[in-house]
Amino acid sequence: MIPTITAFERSPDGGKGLARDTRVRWALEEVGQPYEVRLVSFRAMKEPAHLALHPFGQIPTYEEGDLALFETGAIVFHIAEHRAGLLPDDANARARAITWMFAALSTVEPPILELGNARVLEGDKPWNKERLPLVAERVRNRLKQLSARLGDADWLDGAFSAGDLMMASVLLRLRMSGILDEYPNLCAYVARGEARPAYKRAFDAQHAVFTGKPPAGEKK
Ligand code: GTB
Repeated sequence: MIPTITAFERSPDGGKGLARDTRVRWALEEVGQPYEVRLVSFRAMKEPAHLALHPFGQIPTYEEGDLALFETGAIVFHIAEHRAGLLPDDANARARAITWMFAALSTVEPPILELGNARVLEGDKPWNKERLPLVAERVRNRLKQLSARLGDADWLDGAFSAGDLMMASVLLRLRMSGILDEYPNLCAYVARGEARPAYKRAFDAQHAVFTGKPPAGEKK
């Protein structure tokens, strides 16, 4: 059964791969699973048909037969559980890879999102000048810890896994802030993720929504 995901009809990032459908596309590409995409407008996301799939009216969603999922963590985990290529066979290594997925989403991503909100949504608030450096410092604390753990390894725990896919996706969101550049091993880690053929295919597919040109090799 070919799964269908949803993505922005018009992403505010103009196809830079920052919207969260990219990580789901990347996971599907890593395991070699073809997929279809239904593009949704901001208005359609808040209408009953989409809310039945996603209670918070967001993208991405994932439909496969009778199954409908939301939340990128759950979607990528489902893909990784049911197809080979994103989680190790060894039970302990698998549990550690899953731990890194949770770490990406619940420990590293929140301060990064908070920084984005402080920059974009709260930029005009009178208290923003004081708050912004505090929020940026929280991000730096996490990156310092992550950088120390990664050291000079290629990936967080042995071979590339769903944990790395999620962590690199979360860190990518930070690149434009310049903060990632302060941690050369994390920059190289993200670049290794982006260099994976599966990531490139995922990026090209989401970018094609904006250019109108199908990615190389894909018929439209
Ligand atoms: N926790 C959920 C998950 O991981 O799936 C979060 C899903 C989510 O935030 N979805 C966003 C959304 O649908 C799109 S990805 N927002 C619309 C809404 O809430 O009404 C977040 C996002 C949006 C835009 C950019 N950008 O332009 O750079 C980057 C990331």
